[in-house]
Amino acid sequence: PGAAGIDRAGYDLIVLANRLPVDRVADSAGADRWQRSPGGLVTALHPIMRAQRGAWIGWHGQPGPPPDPFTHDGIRLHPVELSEDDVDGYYEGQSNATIWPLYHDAVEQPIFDRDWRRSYREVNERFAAAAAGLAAPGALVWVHDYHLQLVPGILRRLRPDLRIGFFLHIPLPPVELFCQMPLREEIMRGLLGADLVGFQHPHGTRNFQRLAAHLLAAKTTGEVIEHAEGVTTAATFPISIDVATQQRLADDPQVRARAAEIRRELGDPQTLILGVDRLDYTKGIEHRLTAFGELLAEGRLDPAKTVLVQVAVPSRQRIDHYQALRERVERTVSRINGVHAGIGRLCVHYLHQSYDRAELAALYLAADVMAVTPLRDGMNLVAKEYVATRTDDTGALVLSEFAGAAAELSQAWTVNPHDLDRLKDAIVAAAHAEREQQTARMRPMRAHLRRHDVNRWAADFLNRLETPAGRGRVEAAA
Ligand code: ADQ
Repeated sequence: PGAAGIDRAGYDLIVLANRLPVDRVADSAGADRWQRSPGGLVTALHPIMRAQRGAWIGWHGQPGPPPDPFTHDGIRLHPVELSEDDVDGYYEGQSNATIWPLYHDAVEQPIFDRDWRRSYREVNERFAAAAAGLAAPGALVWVHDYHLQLVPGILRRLRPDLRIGFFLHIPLPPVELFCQMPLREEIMRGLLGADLVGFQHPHGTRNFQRLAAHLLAAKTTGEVIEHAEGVTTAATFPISIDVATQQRLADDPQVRARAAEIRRELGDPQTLILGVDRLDYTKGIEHRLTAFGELLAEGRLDPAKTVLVQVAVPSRQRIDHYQALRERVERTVSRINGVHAGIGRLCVHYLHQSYDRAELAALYLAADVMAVTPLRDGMNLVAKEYVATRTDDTGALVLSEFAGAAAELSQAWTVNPHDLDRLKDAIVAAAHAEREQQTARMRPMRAHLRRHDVNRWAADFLNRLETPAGRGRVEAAA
């Protein structure tokens, strides 16, 4: 395949994801260079990819001709070309305006569009062809997320010798919702092309088994699904974070000093409530703001002593749903401040910005209450980052029961964010919790995360992919 010798030999481990694990940044001299993207997936896979001389196939982030394959931090990177039309159809259309809302309980109306589906299929074929050309005989191929659901099936036909795994980072909705999707059988066949399909939450795994039965008359025994093309194992692998790095940040004197400084800059509030999300309609930011506004209006929280810091990372800004959400959030923030703030004293600090890991850790350390209130979320790593940062076992986590993380972080103040009164009660209870109460809840959650970090998640998935449970298919195909 490629020009470098390493490519001709083929790779024993290949990861496919919509994005490569690097971003293009300008250095101080103004020249472009690649920088490793932040994020757990990259951190978790990095050591394994290096040790097994793996390759990562993904988009480099710009429409048009891709750069040549290159090595970054010891990992071979193979950019996939996306044209302007692919970005519109495959990425912003089918992935982010059809699949994303549908898989998140259709909290926004999914848009169904034939041209987007065609584009999605073409780009999935492109990714699969790239993997087929680069994989060594019998290689492990790990495909990630909702952008690439057709890849396992296509790749299986091109290369029956491969061990193919797929992990879905977002929820898989129930049969009744999924069946709205015009591509439903094709997506299910695509996913069932994998030997192992992983989900964040047991609900996703169960929905997958039911869909396989409903749409393709497949039969499930335990974790193994038998279907027309072979067998596929479906199981739950809740993703996690790099706990050790998070703890190191939390114990860094500079980060701690910054946390104290943040509180001073906010006027030393009695209670600092924090929200950190991509600005996405699934994250329940509006529900959180409404609850906070009502608590101030009713005097259950004192506007002179309570501050809400809402960090909202800019996201998918070309999509209408996201522009509309931004307008609504900004209107609500300014309404709350208009009524309850004073001169030099805001009630809501709204930051539509991206931050580095150290500044985020300082915010987590500074916050008395972390409010994580998604309407639906595959996992929610912010909740786990907050818990891992609280190395002295203080702080209070308010957590939506509709985040995958709620299955593990059961000692949080768990809420249904649609139930505004209960949401308000939970915020107040968390804000007023005594230190012993905080510790009693935080300690077991932190202990859980120490045992279940992202390295374990990746190792569990890859070990499972290598075990013989789904071997039958490879042997049958040989
Ligand atoms: P996301 O929807 O992006 O991920 P989440 O899991 O919370 O949601 O991850 C967000 C990440 O971005 C966190 O690591 C967080 O620290 C970081 N971040 C947030 N605000 C930031 C800011 N202002 N600046 C810089 N970084 C910021 C999807 C799914 C989730 C699933 C993950 C992983 O929607 O459900 O948990 O993938 O599988």
